[in-house]
Amino acid sequence: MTRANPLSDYEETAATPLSRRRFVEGVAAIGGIAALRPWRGAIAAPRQPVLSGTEFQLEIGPVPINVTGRPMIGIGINGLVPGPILRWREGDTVTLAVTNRLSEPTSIHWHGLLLPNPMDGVPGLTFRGIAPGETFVYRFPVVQSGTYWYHSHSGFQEPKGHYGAIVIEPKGGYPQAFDRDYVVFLSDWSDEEPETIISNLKFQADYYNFDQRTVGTFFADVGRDGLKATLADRAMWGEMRMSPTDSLDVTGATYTYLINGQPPAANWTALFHPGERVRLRFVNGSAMTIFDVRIPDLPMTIVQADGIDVEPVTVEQFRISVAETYDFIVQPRDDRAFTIFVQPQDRTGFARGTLAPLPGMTAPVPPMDPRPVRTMADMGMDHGGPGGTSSTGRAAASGTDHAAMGHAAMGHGAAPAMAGMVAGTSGQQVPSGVGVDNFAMSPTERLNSPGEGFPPGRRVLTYADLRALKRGADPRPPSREIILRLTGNMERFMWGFDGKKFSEAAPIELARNERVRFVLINDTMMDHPIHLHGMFSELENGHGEYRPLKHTINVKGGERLSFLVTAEFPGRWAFHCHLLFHMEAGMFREVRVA
Ligand SMILES: [Cu+2]
Repeated sequence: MTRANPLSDYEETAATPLSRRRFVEGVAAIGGIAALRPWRGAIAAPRQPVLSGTEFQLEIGPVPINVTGRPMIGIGINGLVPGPILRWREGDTVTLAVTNRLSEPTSIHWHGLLLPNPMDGVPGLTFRGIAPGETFVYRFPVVQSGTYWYHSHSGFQEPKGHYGAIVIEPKGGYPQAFDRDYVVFLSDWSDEEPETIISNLKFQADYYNFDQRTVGTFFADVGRDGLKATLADRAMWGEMRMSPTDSLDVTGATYTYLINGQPPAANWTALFHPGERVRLRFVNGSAMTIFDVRIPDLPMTIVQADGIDVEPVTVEQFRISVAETYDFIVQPRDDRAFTIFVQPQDRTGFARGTLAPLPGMTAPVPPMDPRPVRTMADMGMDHGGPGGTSSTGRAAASGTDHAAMGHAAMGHGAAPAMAGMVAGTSGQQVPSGVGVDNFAMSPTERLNSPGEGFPPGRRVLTYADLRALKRGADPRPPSREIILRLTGNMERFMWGFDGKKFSEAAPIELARNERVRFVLINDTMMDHPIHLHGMFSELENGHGEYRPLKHTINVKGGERLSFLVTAEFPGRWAFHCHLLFHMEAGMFREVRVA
């Protein structure tokens, strides 16, 4: 069918019931946005909407968006979802006048950038926010280079489309040559309001897991799509039975996964001439989704992590946690298309794009990888003994194995509301209270593991692979250690540090220029991407002074890891889990540098 006017999709699809396939794969074109992205003849500069220079005007406002066939209103920047790519040059000073056309306050946070505290864009911490109708002028020097991103730090605006990429050209040129580059911006879209999603999670933590929902929707889909289509869908979705221990709180039950704002059916495509070196700038701008990315038949060489150049390492697949950015160079030599295949960690859907020599070319969509199965080691409960007990963590946490499980002493049911620390069975101090339903008995560093859910034999990027090209700027050893436990009560959808929500906790105080080590111990069964604003987190991953500088560090379930920080810039900095609903539920601290 020809669709001359993308807006006609609205009329056509509004009355159509939403099939599961339509929902997972989305619709072929997003009204209003697709129109901005036509191919015009031969390969030219990237067709992605880019703003470059030093002066910018950005308008944040409502924008029509249609991912699944239902016309919705999202939040766009200059009418776009994602917002325009901002291309800056290291060493410039940029001025961004941001006007709020919404009916509620908004903000832009420049994720991963080192800048003066009042420019960081966190309402209530670094500024008042931007009131409806108001224009706020951000102005700051650009002191770094690399791939970053920007997003709202107000309410639940980010998952509605309030995000975009930042590309900063390095002053001294790139260490690795490439012929063209593309931003590959990953996100998760739901037709449900974020407020509805979090209230569903608070009502029932496994609301978006499938075990209760599969049978009913199966027959509903058969009725709509016929048995064959439904079975094909089900095969694609893979193993459907999910337990409360699943890796993600919010799943493909409500999310359609996007590449550069496009659902799988729209198949966002990047062009190349065979033999060219193509730099792909991956940004995970999701609210709640950790992704695994691969391009079958095309090795990917990492050159940058969180905006910082790293020693090139060639892999077949990588996991990108929420808010991380990774740059890879690929060199497709054959005159054929390649699928950019992006699976959420829990395998409940996919995002899909294509690298191709010509528009319209496609490659097969590969089968899903196995769904991650949690092991005792994942839960920080591996005592190193033989047998390798494999168990889902929730089973352990709900009391089947008291010796190993580390069930929080006072953490269940009508436990006292005050969080505190109690001695665990092994004598360690562990958090307790209503905000804690589990703790890691023997948390281990697993930086050389990519996590669960990958077939054996596949070369998957790990944190241990990340080695900075440049030596760290501050050679001082840390003067002290700050140990924080990442805690949660899954039943109540409460998340925090040391069993406390943001509202119950005092700020973490750092002296200006102090060098400290943060130790994070993940007492929960899920991964948490921990983001510290305003300063680099230097991951201690065995590379000595060549520690990678990260802005977001993913801490796997049951894992212990550490990073170093130099508190260079004074101010009130946010420190939080970047899973939006975990942050909202309390996994947030202020780090005060004075
Ligand atoms: Cu989290």
